Amino acid sequence: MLCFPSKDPLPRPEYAMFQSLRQRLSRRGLAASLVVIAVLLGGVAASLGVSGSRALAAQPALPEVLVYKTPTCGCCGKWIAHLRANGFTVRAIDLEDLSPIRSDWKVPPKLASCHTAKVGGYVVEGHVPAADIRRLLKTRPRVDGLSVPGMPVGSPGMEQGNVVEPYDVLAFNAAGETRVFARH
Ligand SMILES: [Cu+2]
Repeated sequence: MLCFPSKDPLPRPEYAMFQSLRQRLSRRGLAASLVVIAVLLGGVAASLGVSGSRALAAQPALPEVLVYKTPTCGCCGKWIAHLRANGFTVRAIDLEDLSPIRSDWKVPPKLASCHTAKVGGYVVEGHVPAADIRRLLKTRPRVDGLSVPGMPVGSPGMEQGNVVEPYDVLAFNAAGETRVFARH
């Protein structure tokens, strides 16, 4: 029989076991707290990650452009090619008469051109440059759409050699109010 100091409540091997068990338990407690902290940090990181990816999502993916045009419109096709060349996805639908679409989409008759499109909730009438559509989608002004009335020579899809007719891109609302959005 071995002799132990009386303050030792247990014989040494059991005491050692008890101590190691206590350590293990407190280690387990520590490990558990670390897991909790890790989960919390993970949550914070995940929420930061989400807001980060939201910030990225605010950059394009450009929305699809839906274009209504007449089947024989050559300059409409060239404008669509211009949009595609500038990163837009375009779905084109041929119609003999676009006036029902224009009145549905509240395009003021004085702003009419050869094709009518919708992108990101905005109406785009005529040969509006892709850069102006990008700015429209980025700044999202309180207007119903953009228009280049008529078919000015030199606008995208209306190129004729070096001839350039100055033209304005007009922002409009359904009430028929307009303001100049861009000058070209
Ligand atoms: Cu045209």
